[in-house]
Amino acid sequence: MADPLPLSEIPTLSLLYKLNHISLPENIDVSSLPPPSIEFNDKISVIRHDITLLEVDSIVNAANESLLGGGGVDGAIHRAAGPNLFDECNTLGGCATGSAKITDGYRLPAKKVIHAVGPKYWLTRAQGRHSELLSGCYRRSLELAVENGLKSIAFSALSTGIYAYPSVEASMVALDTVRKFLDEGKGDTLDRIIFCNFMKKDEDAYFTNIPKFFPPVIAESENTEDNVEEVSTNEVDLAAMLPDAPKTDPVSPGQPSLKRRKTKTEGDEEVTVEDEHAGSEDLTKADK
Ligand code: AR6
Repeated sequence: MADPLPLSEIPTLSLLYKLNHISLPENIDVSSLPPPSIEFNDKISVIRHDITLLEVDSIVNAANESLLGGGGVDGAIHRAAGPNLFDECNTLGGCATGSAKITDGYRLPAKKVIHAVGPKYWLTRAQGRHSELLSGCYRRSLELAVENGLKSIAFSALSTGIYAYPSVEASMVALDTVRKFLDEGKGDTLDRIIFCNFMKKDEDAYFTNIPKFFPPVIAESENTEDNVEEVSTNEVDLAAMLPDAPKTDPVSPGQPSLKRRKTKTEGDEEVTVEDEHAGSEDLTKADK
């Protein structure tokens, strides 16, 4: 198994701005942005990594209503945590879509697992409930982290795999929910909130959308000589591991359209599972 990734090696959004790995999109209407906050930007991270390797207080699983495991990140988390995770999940009585429940992390480097049940896009969009349900997952997960005294929480890109929620839309809902939670002062005890992506399409969506919810403060975005000198050796090491920011708006090349997904899911469940495996290969190829 690959080495765990400690929290200290996960760059903050403030650092990503300082190093110009993320910047405000050109032509953006700055007056439409929420107020920049150093405090928030020091709390937020966006990375592309296997979430089962994160040494953080909690990771958020993309589960289903049974909470008894499945494919995708759910399967990876259950495999890495070992059978005791299944046994604890089996005592929880399932979980409603749009909500979340918490368990221990067992053999994972993370102390706790928060199991969030994201919406199936093709079903809930037809009911106009997709964004409200996805937002509920993020909000309830943040609440559980706070209620349990956890300091760090890493989200997988809920619903963007087998449940077919488009990455760009999903990132907007996630970022909006986290921003509101912090604006309401409910996340003061959290030190770090990490968006942990697996596929490039999801990371691209975050890199593009994150400045709309957590804009840079002026000093962070100015890559002056003074600023560069302030970057510590540790930060330089982290910077070397970072991907470049996308130059174009994200698209979802591996992701079937809603129409295609709907047809396939109704007709043959296994096809969606193959899409998930394509996602795993995406990270594996890129990182090895
Ligand atoms: N680390 C981080 N992210 C991952 C990993 C990983 N090891 N593996 C996959 N992802 P999905 P959903 C990303 O399909 O769409 C399960 O069967 C993946 O690239 O895992 O919410 C459950 O039991 C994608 O961006 O979850 C449910 O039945 C994200 O995790 C159903 O799938 C979520 O993709 C839930 O579907």
